[in-house]
Amino acid sequence: MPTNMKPVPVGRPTFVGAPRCEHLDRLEADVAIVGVPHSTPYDVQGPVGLSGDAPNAVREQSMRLAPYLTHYNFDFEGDILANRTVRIVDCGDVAMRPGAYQENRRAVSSVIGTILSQGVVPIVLGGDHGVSIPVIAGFESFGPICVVQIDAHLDWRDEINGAHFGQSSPMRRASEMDWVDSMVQIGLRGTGSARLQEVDAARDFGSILVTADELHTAGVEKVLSKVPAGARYYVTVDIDALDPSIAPGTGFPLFGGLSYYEATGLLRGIVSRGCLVGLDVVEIAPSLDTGNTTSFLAAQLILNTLGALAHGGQIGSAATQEGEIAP
Ligand SMILES: [Mn+2]
Repeated sequence: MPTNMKPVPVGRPTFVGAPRCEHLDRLEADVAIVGVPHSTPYDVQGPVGLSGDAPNAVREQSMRLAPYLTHYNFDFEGDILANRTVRIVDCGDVAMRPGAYQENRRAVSSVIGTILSQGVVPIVLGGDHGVSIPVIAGFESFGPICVVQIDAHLDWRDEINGAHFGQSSPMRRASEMDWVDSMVQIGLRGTGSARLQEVDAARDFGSILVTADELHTAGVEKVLSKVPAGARYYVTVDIDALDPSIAPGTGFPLFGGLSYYEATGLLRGIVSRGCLVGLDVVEIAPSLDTGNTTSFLAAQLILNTLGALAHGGQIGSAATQEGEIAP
């Protein structure tokens, strides 16, 4: 295990019980789970983030799904991984040093680059939304990408308190990366960090903005038709995109959010529209959660995305034995 990774602790589960990754540079996998518990806060003197425990909370909740991977899933008309041998490994969390924000961001980007260089799809467990900045930066040699953000908020703040890498800035920072050539933001509603100037900046960049209201009214298929076709998609899911009735455990809940089927439909539709090259799920706050619903939802959305990839033949190989799930 390289020094920049912190393995899943003994006694705590990996994502769906997947094998622990021993060597980040020899993954031999289709997808790699990576926890990134912390980002760069706007206020370094402020309280610690709400999402630091989320990677392990999502891993634990994923174990409720693990026994049923080979059972019939009515949404997929077959087992979730399409009876394919899908190699999932859990790399643990990116190790971080307190206060060393720039160094920590570099470590995250380097880990993502190492995963991508092996043709493996990184699945990132945040962390708050600032986590997406160094993750997308890790695609520098692996572009171009279309960033699809599913989120209640715009996240286009240039800075807050003079800090540029916090949870309200990921889409602004992504827009500045040469390898990000398009952007779609779905689920926008209510008020948040954005003022008119941030909305104008997003539109000037060419970001395609889709409100939650538009999604509810027009439907998933109509919204998907706005996503550039045939692209290499990096999808970032802020769990606050979903309605607080099913995702209460988040720092900035807003009513009127996406339903489970809307979010799943978007993820499946994006996978079938092009090539999914990476995914993160961020902003889960276990201390605010109710019965671990939000972490469980995050685990299910990730598994559904893996299911879409497997059913589309984009990950895994035809199983040699019925129902085999390979390490
Ligand atoms: Mn966000």
